[in-house]
Amino acid sequence: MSINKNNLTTSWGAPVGDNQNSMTAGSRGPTLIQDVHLLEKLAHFNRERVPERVVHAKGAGAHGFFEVTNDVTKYTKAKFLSEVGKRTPVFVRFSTVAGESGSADTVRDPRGFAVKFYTEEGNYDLVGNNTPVFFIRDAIKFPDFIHSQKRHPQTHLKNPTAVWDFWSLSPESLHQVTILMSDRGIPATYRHMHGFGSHTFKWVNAKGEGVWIKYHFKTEQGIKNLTEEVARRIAGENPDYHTEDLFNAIKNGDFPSWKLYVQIMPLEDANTYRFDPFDVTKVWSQKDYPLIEVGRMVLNRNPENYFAEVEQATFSPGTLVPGIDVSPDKMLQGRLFAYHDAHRYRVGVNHQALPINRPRNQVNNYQRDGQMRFDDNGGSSVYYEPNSFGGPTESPEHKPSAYPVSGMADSVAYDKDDHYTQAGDLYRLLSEEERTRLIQNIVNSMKPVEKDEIKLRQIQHFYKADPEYGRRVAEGLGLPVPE
Ligand code: HDE
Repeated sequence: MSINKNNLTTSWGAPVGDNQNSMTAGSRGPTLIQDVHLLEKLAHFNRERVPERVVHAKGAGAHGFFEVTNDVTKYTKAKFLSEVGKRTPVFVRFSTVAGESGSADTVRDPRGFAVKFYTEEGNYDLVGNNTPVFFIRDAIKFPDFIHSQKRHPQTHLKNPTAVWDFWSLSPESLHQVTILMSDRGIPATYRHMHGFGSHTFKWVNAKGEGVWIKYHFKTEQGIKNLTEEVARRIAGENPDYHTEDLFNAIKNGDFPSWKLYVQIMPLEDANTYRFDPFDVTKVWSQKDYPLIEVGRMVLNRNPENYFAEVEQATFSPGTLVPGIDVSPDKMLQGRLFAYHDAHRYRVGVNHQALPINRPRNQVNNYQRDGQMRFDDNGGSSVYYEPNSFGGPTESPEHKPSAYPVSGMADSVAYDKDDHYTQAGDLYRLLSEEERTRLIQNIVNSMKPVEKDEIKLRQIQHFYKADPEYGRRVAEGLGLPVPE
């Protein structure tokens, strides 16, 4: 029999005789263990779920392209940025942070904004959020921070007391908390929000000269947000509202797009700038370092299969190409370990060989074997280096750029601790209506907190950012503004 696409087969390709009835002794059974088709179906079904992402579990993805619109070659030698008009395929995944993979899209939460550029020099991953800063600035705090955002170990319920206890004891979070509690905390869709690399990275040009940079993706759909009330209603009516919106927009040819800009900081400014440029809870003033256009990203193709493309997509800030290096930002440094470690656990050690993650260019290295090694595993080619058999060798000209380091090997805090100026500046930038909604959102969120001590501690932080900010939250909670 020649098998064709109309023939139902087992996973080993043999035709299936009966997919309606288990094999049994007579019509009433018992079921026969020799029904290997039944056994395989049930066993595979038990193993269909891979572990969800420990954060950013709920998400949606799409394919598209990035096109260079400005000459930035004086700053970076990255080939995909080497000439105006050059196009590079991309895959993007948007996500919420704290919710599980079945949770609602329209929650108050930062949004993941992860871009995989399939460049001719390997993949480049820009794994950011829809916010230019983050709650914390040292990777060592991340597991605790996420614990405080997730479910209580006894009740399995979200726990505002933990959320505000952690934030009130981590004043560096104030800037991002203000953004989260503002209108931008609930984007109307994934299409109507900006994206940011958040961290400082380094661009290096063909002469080996470097600059510090920060990435900004500006939505061309305009910023649109949901109020708390509307978001709550939608969360109940259609928990997959953002997922559905993105899919339908692309299906209907309404392709979302973003303009990419960078801020450029000369290397030497890092030592004198009034904020630590490697502190991801802080932004760089655009007056000091204006936005420079780089290109445009358009998403124009939906995934064919959600699991294969969105669930199995693996991003890492450590997936870098020549011309783009990391900075000493302690959060970024921690992420360089965490992402591929998470992927090895969640998807498998050969996750980068999966179609959605595989680079477009040839992969030549001496990594062999490991589970699910479904490519040729290097065939009979030489499998160690150095060797006398013409195997692939390193390209010294593409070593990451060297930079001076100093100081004692020690557990050291940042030496700049102004967590109030930028949060206060943001508060003072808001209109009266935006401030009123911000205060109401904070009061609604803090009301269930069990201990006044936590509320009073947090009010002090709001007050230090701006006295009106602190006073209005205190009034909303019926508490005094602490001395
Ligand atoms: Fe993540 N983060 N993160 N994160 N993150 C993950 O990777 C982590 C941070 C971000 O659509 C995980 O596959 C650490 C900042 C996005 O697949 C994990 C720290 C920013 C996504 C992980 C941070 C992000 C993730 C979860 C503190 C914005 C989804 C499972 C040092 C600049 C990517 C996984 C996608 C996913 C670790 C903080 C963005 C565990 C340790 C800051 C968009 O590897």
